[in-house]
Order: sequence, then C-alpha cells, then structure tokens
Amino acid sequence: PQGIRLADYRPPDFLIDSVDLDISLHRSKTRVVSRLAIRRNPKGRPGAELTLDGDGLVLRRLLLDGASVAAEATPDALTLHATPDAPFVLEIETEVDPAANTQLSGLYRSGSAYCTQCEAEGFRRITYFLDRPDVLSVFTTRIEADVAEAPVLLGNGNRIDAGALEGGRHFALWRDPFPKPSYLFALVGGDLSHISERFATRSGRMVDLAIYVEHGKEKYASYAMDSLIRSMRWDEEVFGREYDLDVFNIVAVSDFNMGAMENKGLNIFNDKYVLASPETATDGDYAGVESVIAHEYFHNWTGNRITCRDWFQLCLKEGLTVFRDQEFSADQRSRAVKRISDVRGLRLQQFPEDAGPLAHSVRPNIYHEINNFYTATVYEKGAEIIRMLKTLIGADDFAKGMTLYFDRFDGTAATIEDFLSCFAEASGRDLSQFSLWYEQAGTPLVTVESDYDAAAKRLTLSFEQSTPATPGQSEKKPFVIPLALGLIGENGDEIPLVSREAGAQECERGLIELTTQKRVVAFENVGSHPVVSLLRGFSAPVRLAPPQAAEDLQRLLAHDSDPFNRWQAAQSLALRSIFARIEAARGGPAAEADGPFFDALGRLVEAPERDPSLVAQALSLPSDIDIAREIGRDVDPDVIFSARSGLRRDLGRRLSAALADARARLVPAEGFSPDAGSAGRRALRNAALDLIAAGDPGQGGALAERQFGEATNMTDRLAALSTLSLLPGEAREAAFEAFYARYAGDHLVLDKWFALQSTIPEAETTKRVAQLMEHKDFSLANPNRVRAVVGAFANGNPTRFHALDGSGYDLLASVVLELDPKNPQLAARLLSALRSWRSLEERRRKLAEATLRRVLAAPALSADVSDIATRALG
Ligand code: BAL
Ligand code: ZN
Repeated sequence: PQGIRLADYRPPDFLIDSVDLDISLHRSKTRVVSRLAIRRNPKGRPGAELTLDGDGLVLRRLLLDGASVAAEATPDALTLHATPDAPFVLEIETEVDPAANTQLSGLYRSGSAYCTQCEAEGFRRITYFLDRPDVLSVFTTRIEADVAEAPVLLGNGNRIDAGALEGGRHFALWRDPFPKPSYLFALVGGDLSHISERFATRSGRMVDLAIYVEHGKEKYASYAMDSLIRSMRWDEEVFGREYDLDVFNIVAVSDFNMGAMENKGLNIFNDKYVLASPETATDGDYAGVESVIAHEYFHNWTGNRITCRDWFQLCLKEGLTVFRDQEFSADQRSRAVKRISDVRGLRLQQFPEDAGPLAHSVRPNIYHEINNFYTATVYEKGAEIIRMLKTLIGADDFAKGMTLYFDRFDGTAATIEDFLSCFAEASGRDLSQFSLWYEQAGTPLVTVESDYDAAAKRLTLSFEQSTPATPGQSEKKPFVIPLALGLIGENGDEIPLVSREAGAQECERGLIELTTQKRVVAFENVGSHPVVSLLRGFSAPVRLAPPQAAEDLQRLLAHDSDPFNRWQAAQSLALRSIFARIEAARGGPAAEADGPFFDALGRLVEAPERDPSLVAQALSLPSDIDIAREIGRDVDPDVIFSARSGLRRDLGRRLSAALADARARLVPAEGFSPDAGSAGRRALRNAALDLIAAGDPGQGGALAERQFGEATNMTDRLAALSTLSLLPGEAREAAFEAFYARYAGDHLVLDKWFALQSTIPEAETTKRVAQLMEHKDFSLANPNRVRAVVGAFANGNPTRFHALDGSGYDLLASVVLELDPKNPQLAARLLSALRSWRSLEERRRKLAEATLRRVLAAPALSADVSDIATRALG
C-alpha cells in the first residue's frame, strides 16, 4: 500500500453543514438513518463526484432530495457518480451489528450498554460519511431503544426532547450546536446509574454535570467528579476557557481501546479512569483519574472547538492537551514530583520509540494506519514541544499566543502552522527553526564539555548537538534546544551567572539556547570549582553526554536547588553503579564503591524535612527498561536484571536501619486521603518496604505479609503484594489467593492481580501467564484484561519476555495473531512491544526478527498489525 501523505492533502470537495441521525438501537440490527445537508466546497475540485467513507457497511436505502438515486455502494465507500452542483440532502440508511463489533470502533456493546468510539475512523463503521476531521457539521441525533434495555440515552450536545413510544420503546433527541467533525460523535444507551453536580461557569452559566456508571458503582465516581470540577475551574483561571454547553456527561465503560474519548459534551471513558475508592484504587490510580478526566475536559477547547485539519496534525490537539493536563496536575499536586513522573514516562515510552524502527516525527508526514500514531511521540513529545515553546518565549507571550490561537481559530480545523503563527506573532520571534521539533524524529544528543579556569575564574561550556538518523530521515538540521542550567559551588551554594556573551541575558537567567550544531558559552566570576546542573526541569527532550563524575553528581544530589536535577543525580549515580556492576560481571575492573551514593540516599531518607514523595522518587532506581535504553545496543536483559538486583540488595542492606526508621515515622494516619502529601508518605513507606525486602528477603517478606493483611487501602495492600511477588514461596501464593478472593467481583482490581503475576521475573512466569490466559476471568474481548496479562508481560517483564528459548516472543505472537481478527488496534499495540528488537544482543535479536517475520507472513493480517510489523522490520 502507498500510504497517506501530508503532502497530498486537499480540502474536501464537499461540505456537510448538518447531519440528522436517527438511530434505532438493537443488539444485532441497529438501524441508522442519516440525512446529510451537502454542498460543494468552494475550495474543492469543481465537478468532482461525491465519495463517502464506509467500513464494513451495508447500504439499505439511499435518497437524494427525497428521490431514489443511482450510486455505487461497497462496504468501504458510497459514490454518487452524478453528483449535483447545487446543495442537496442525501438520506442514507444502513444497518449495523453492535453485538458483533469486537473491534470496539464504531457502535459496539460494552457489558449491557451501547457505546461508540469514533476517533479516528469509527464513524464510517456506523454510516457513510466524509469521515475526515476538516468536515465540520452540526449534529442532531435521535436515539431510540427499548426502555427496559436502555433507559438512559445520551448524545452530544444538549437534550432537546425525549419521550415514550409504543412497544416499550422510547427516544431522546440531542442537538449539538457546535459544528464538529464526525470523530467527535458519540452516543450511549444503557441501564446506567449516575451521580450529578451543577457547575457555575465564571460568567454564571449553570452546567449539569453527570457521571454514568454501572449500578452500584456510583460511590466510586466521586473523585472523578471532583477532578472534573477542579479541571473546569482551572481551565477558566489558567487558560481563560469556559465550558459551552448546558450539560457535560461522562460515561464509564469497561471495554475500551483507549483511556478515554473527548466526544463533545459526552466523554466516554475506560472505567479505569473513572472509578476509584481507597479500597480499590492506588494513589497512582487516583492521579490517573484526575489527569485523564482533566485531559478529556481540556479537549473541549483544544481538540473540539479547535480541531485538526487532518490526522497528521494529531499532535495539535494531543500534545497541547497533554501539556495542559500535566500543568493541571502539577498545580493540584507537587510540581516537582509530577515533572519527574512525566519525564520517567517520556523516557520509558517515547525515547525507545524515537530510537527504534517505529520512530516518527511528532507530526508524521506519512501513515498507513492512523490508529498506530496515537503514540508517546505524538502525545508526550508533543507536550514537551509546547513546554519548550513556553520556556523559550516566556509565560506572558505564551499566554498571549494561546489567547490569539483560541480567538483566531475557534470553530476551525487547524494546523501546526496555524498554531505556531500565533506564538510567532505574540512573541515577535521567528519560529521556523523551532518548528523542526514537529518535523524531525529522533532524540537529540547534547554533549557538553566543561573547562574551568580557576585563575581567570571562568567556566567555559562547549555544547554540541547531534540527532541520529531515523527511518526516512538520514540528515538532521540543528534544533532549537532550550538548556536550563545553574552552577553549584563547592559549598553547595548557587553561583550567580555572569556572562559577557551575545545573548548574555538568557545565559544570566540560566537558559542557553542551543540553535546551532555547536555553541561555546563562558561564565565569569566563578570563584570555586563549579558543578553544572544542566537541563534543569528537563527543559528539552534530549539526552546528555558524557556522564558526570560521581563526586559532581553527589554535589547535585545534596545541594541542587532544582528538585528534578536532584532526582536526576540519584538516577545517574544508580546508572553508574549498574554499568560498573555489568562491567565487573563481564570480568572488567571491580565496581567502584557505592558507599557515598548510598550514604547520600540515606541522608535523604533520614531527613524528615524532605518531601517524602521526592525521597521515594530518589530511591526508585532506574528500571530494567531504563537501563536497557541507556545501554542502547547488544542489550542482554538477564545481565541488566542481575546488576540492578545487586544494587537494590546492597542499597537495602546499607540503609536497612534508616528505612525501618522512616517506615516507623510514616505510619499512616487514620482514614484515607488521596491528596499528594498523604500519597507521598505512602510512596516513601512502600519504597522503603521494597528496599528492605531486597536487602533482607526474610525480614522484608515478614513486613510485607503483615502490611498485606493489615492494609486499609489499595496502595499499601498492592505495594505489599508487589514486594511479596518477588519472593518465591508459599506466602506469595497465599497472598495472591487471598487477594483474588477478596476482589473477585472487581474487574479493575483483578487487572492488578493479573498484571502483577505477569511481571514476576522468574523462569516459571511464562507458564503462569499461559495459565492466566486460561483463567475464567481472562478474556481477549476486554482490552484492559489483555493489557494486564499480555501487555504487562511483554512490556514489564524483560527477562521473561526476552527469554533465550523464544518462549516469550512465541506467547506474544500467538496472542497477536489470535486477537488480530477481533481487535486489530489492540493487537497492533501489543506487537509494538517488539519495537526495540534491534538493540538486543544477537541471539535475541534473531529470535525477535523471526517472530516479526512470522507475524507478517500470517494470512489476512489487519492493516494495523501489518503496518507495525512492516515498519518494525523496515
Ligand atoms: N483523542 C483520543 C483520546 C485522547 O487522547 O483523549
Ligand atoms: Zn487526548
């Protein structure tokens, strides 16, 4: 297949001003009648014939201005060969089978409810349409269903009518006054319960808020409601954005490919991001609910009011909305902890994507299957670009640019160029070089050489940037890289920045703009040997080299005023230790002593004035996957596991007393609060448990067993089970059994039970995973469950997934092939666990390659899986 190219974009030949839908819900025979008011687009090709998109559709009836008309209908398209020049109304009747829809795209059933997912191209699975984001229409939707089966009928916009019908049927009529693309269409029908609130916008309009859940789950939705109200207020205060409809509905469903979906006025959610209670949700789950609720709500302006011209511009709404939800969470919680966890996520997901065969620019210029571009690059690197933009032009001009963007592009389908033009205008800056962040894939490497002249009291820093080749992009131009920095003196104080450079102002406020391949910067009046604290707050999504000296990292860990870089120093020290251990295991020189590093961490643990959540982050060592990424080539997961385990063991032993003291100090207060402070205390207490067990499995196991039994919330119970999961034996198995017995009726908690077992780094686990897939609670039809078992195994259990006998790859391939005909989006996502196969050592590399080739050779592969396999091998 040729692929779809950005360069080939053409405006639509036709526009659809309004859509009247009449949808009569039935499990296997849902009738869809659509009346489209169509006219020729003045920007389209004169005389073009109309072709509407379809996917698996059967046409029942077609009328043009009320009269029958000749047309060519296939499951994938409807073409009017003689398309009128004057505006006309097309009436199309199709019939769809929600019960048979296992792809979870279009109209489908989740449990006993009907729901939809139309992004990116699901609407064409409901009716023929110009299913592209630059066709904006006013939708009116009449939904009809059996009262008994679906007493609740929800659509986009405001409900304008409802009533009973004969035969036990009823209807609801919804009208969304805001023109929108079809991917934002949604409906829900089902027997659902709800909680509600009212929200007064800052201009005094009242909005009815409701969250719909299964009966009996109402009490689990209150944190989501609280998060929604805080999001609405925050968007008014920080971005000046007010909500625009009379109602805002959220529906939680348990079968969902994505996290959630921002349909206008009717967000549909994976229930994982709605339901939370102390007994069933961890602190991480609470944070996830808060951020996804905010993310989808924020899309109302960045995504819905201003949408994307085409799918290449996906980052226009996603990168920006991720940035907005990150800022929201940072304001609600600890900004430093949020930044650390976002950067951890970026490095874990996006850096490997950027370094492997699936690398693509934040705005890709070609795709074969758009569903495969809902990636960490588009989302998370997209958010980093917005953050850099704000850093470079400053908060005031950034705010002006955002306002200009909202004013100028409201109601339109925009592009990245449209977006950047607002910031260029607001700041007076030429952003053409900056826009390379959208065009060029790959993570830049910034090397820094530092030269201190004690006599001249001058520090000279020489920077150089380079970006590796990525598929289709062998040569890279220099990026604009904002490098936030500071200097730490021997006494731990911040050294004032004095520079005589051109651009001294930026340098003196601690921001170097690296816009050329090389740049040299000198700082004067540097009285004592400084340590450079570079890339503060992770000011750009780059890698730094060379590694800093251990003593320098120690100084940063103890004294840096930037909390991100204090954490980074601990990570870098841990990486040094792990690399040294790997070298020593291969017969190299003995590893350097870790004592000073351990003692520095010990001092953090002992200092009650330190923010516990930041201390917990410092104690949390780089994961096996982080280490593999840093090694970059000839990766052997067994060697990494062994080195990391050795470091954990030694750290746990060295700090055992301090860790036990910290646990005693942090004994939880009565009652549960999900606030960041309480969560931080739990995080440190559980990080301590984990390390105590690493140092002394007997002592740690006993502590974990006790905590498992006595825990009053899921965070502590799951942390104890997680610690036990690494200690083979009867206690572990008994704990897993008890956990299952306690939560057998709660599918979200059972996902945790499945996932934890799938990540046990032991030889037996592959067999255990195969058994879990036979468990009565396992189903390939539920994406969360598949991710909990197979996704957790492939992405979170490197030693077993990359087992030398190929058993891990075989397991993945067989699931991908079995799942592909049912749910290709999910199958493709699972297969991308092999994206870093080229960085493995030779034996595993060959096995992984053979696995990808075997998948690609399978008959009747979906476009989704075939695209991932082809690009991964490319
Ligand atoms: N638009 C797809 C789900 C999300 O990013 O919000
Ligand atoms: Zn989004």
